Amino acid sequence: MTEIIATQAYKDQKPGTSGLRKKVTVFQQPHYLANFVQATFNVLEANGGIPEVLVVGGDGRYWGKEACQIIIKIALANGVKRLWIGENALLSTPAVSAIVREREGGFVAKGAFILTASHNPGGPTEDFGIKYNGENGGPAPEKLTNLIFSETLAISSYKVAGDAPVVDLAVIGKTNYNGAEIEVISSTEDYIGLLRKVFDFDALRKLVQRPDFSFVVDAMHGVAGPYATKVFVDILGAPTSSLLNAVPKEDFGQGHPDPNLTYAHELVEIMGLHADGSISEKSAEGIPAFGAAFDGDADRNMILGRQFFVTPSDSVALIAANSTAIPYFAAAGGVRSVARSMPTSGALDRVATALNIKLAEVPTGWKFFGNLMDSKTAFGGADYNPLICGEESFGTGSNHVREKDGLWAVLAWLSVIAAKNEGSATFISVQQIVEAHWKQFGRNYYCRYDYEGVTTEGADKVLAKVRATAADQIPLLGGVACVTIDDFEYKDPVDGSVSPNQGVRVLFADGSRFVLRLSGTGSSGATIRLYMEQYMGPEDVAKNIAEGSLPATRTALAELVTIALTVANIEAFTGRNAPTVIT
Ligand code: G16
Repeated sequence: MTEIIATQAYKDQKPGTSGLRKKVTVFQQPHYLANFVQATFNVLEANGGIPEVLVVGGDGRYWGKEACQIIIKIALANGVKRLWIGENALLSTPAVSAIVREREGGFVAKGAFILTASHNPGGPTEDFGIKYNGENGGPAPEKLTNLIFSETLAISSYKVAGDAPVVDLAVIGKTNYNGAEIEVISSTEDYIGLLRKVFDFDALRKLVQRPDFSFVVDAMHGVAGPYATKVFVDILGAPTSSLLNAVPKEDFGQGHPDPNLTYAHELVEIMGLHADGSISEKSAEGIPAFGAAFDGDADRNMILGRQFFVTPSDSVALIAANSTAIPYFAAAGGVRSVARSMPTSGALDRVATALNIKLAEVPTGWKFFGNLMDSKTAFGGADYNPLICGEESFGTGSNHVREKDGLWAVLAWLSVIAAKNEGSATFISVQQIVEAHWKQFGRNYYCRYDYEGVTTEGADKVLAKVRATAADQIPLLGGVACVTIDDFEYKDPVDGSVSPNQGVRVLFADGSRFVLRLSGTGSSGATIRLYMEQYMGPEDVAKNIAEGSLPATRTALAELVTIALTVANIEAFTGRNAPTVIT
């Protein structure tokens, strides 16, 4: 029976870069989650209709199961006919996308709620999150999330199927309610079925079982664990010792499930590195050849070689340059187009130019790639698929789903390593593969400074200061002048929507740059991100490698860092004299 519950609007339900993320305690306020879910249904009803089949699942963080039960009752009251819920309410973000796009059996999902705050910590005093994905399996576009936000400001009641049963989320199976069906499904089956179509698992098995190859992946107690166990141990035959933190925990083992050099410290140490990317004192002997980490909802990834960090920007460029190692792309004659977010380095641009393939630059946020992936006409009528995309924020993926995909990235890397080592008696390492790439395309030195938890006021002042600076006031960088300072604005070529103020760019004549933007994924205060990039051509890279003098990132970017910090004056506006995280 449908009950109408009176409620009061909350003013703070504006989704950020990817969904609504707040402290658990905020979500636990009376009707808070229900308001957001009902507002979403109201908007969907007025814009194409309530989805008949809906997927629900999340990254296993604290309060996920409770939220799942609330959503089930509201969905049923709003007319959803079939709910597919991940076992134990667990579904990785890319797995949700795969289920929406691929799950068979006479029904097709038209949307999904994903219960995640991604890489943010979990637990009773930490973060929770929810986002809606549409029928393409990707995050709702800004047009829709803006409508949802407006609706949350006006909402006065929501519907609930008060007599619907509480579903046992631990048991795969179906429950009926008034002609509707709630089905608890395998969290891994559909998604891994899709990965089997994308990759050559036989070739990967051969690599994994080479005596001179070893690897370790860190699921950081997020939802990647069950998927990694199935793929690496059950299917590829790797030992269980190659998995770290593979059991999902509601508080991520009290860690911060963000796969970067600072927060993935356990893996970073195993791989012989320090948090700043420099090599640790640990003997190289016994260090695995390959390492990777995932975030809470398994859409982000970090790639490491033995004593070697691969920047996310280099990672996507290298996958794109070697896409024929992956059957999904090989079948299409190689990747035909690539895309990156604006702050991501130009390493991908070098590959696109050399391979004569199209490149798109979009604002930060995976949702912007989705439109390109779905379009057959974007950018002058070219068929845009298949498409490889990447972001500096440890996101990599392709149009096999409409989310970034951590496991995909790791399997893509293993495919490249397998192809490079095919028939090679001695093992060709991650470092050798990356250095060969730089010798061919040049190296985009790259680094990001994060200042987390600063005041919004201070952060705004930093950006305003840089925006108000004239190009000729910026010091020369190695004798090269700054030519432009602007705000990145994006016009979506598919739906024509305009996204202004997507980051302040300070551009030098040789393509070097620094960029500032505010994070859109935090749950309180503000986070300033400062991105810095400088290019070294292939000849210089080759010469430096031959002489054993290729500068480390810190050294190569030292002058640019000084200029950026002087111009932005972050310390004066925020009181911070150092970033919280460097990647
Ligand atoms: C989300 C989006 C990403 C985006 C990232 C940026 O990632 O899905 O596409 O790059 O936010 O975060 P920020 O605005 O903090 O720089 P996730 O993994 O948090 O869902």
